[in-house]
Amino acid sequence: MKHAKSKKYFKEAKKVIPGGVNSPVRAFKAVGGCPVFIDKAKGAYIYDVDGNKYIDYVLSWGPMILGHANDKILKPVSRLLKNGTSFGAPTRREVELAQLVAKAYPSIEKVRLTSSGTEAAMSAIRLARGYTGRDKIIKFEGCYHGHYDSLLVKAGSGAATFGVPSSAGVNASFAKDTITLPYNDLESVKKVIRKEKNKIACLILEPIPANMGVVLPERNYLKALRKITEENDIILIFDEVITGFRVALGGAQEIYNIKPDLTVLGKIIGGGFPIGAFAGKAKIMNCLSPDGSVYQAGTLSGNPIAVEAGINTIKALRNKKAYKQLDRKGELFEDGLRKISDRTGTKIVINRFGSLLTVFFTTQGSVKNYADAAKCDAAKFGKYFGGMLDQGVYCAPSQFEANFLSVKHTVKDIERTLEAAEKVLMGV
Ligand code: KE4
Repeated sequence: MKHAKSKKYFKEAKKVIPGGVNSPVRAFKAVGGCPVFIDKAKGAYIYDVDGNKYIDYVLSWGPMILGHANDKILKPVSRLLKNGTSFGAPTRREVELAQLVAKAYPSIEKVRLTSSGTEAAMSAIRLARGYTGRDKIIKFEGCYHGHYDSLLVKAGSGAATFGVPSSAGVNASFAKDTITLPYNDLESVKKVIRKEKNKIACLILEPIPANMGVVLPERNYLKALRKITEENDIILIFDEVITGFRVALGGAQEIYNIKPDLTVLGKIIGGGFPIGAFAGKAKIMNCLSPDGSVYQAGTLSGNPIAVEAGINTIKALRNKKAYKQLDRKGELFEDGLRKISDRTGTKIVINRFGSLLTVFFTTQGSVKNYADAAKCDAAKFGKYFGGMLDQGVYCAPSQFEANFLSVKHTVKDIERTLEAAEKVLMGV
């Protein structure tokens, strides 16, 4: 494949945009080489500026579950554009989107819209702190909730007692109130709560993490977290920015039949436009300004265009067949990769939940937390990614990310992807 124009644009981009990208993972640093610049997309396919076509498994990191440029979104959005794009005032459709979300999530009574998942997660933490009057938060290694200072924190040298910044610019006084624990390790949570009990405002996690690659919760882990947080008046926050409307209409909380106190959403509920949401019990949400004392705001929060795209995306997903189809395609992909791994003798671990899947290049038999994921062979992953790209398959450009399927990926697309994987894995 030729990438002359992408190379040219990337060179230009780096002169005027930090790292040449507006979000770090897009720079291909984890896999090497030059990022491809995308020209257009339709259905399951993206086309780069050099005219190369790819089967897309990034789908804008999850939002494009209906495939790119789906008329079910484009038509209503195009009609709406001529009525204006942003008013900074309430609109009817924002209420409809909030009602659709609350209907799909029994744990949700009220919704506040934002313009990104980061804003939503950040606001949920502030709300939990304001509601409980407590300062500390628990998060998990490998779970990502956006780039809010309190959440860019890794386990401190005191491990479970205080956090240290995982990014420059996050000051230590900020990080100290964040306790970072290993995912899938209930004992570590019990120990910290015993020690810090009345100081912990909330526990936030991705119920099915996808930011260390996909990792599955161990049996009863989520139920146990719900129990221990309830017993200690700790706000349980499910960050379902990826899993919301992805693994089921009602997200992971529908699958595991758990009611968190707050839920963070994003991606799919904007149908490809900038959006985020935090939502939950009315008694907590009512603490938000203007009625409550916890301030939160946003110029484009509830933007009519993003809301229109979100409403039409959710309505299209209310057809139960959609998730059955997505899961079947995910299974086809996973089974095919397992067979190839056996045939080529390439040691990989595949973690999948529905249409979310990660191929880990590791010789250990499983990946159950960040420490496992961090042991993967990054060089092998980079070779796999580059080989698949050359074969016209656009995978997530990092071992620590998920691949996504859309309703527009056909069985033929998956067969083509598996043919490419067979060729590439031979050489990895
Ligand atoms: P945004 O601020 O990027 O809209 O959402 C932050 C966020 C919050 N919670 C979860 C579970 C998330 O996965 C994200 C963002 N996801 C990444 C991909 N893993 C976005 C891609 C990027 O950063 O460019």
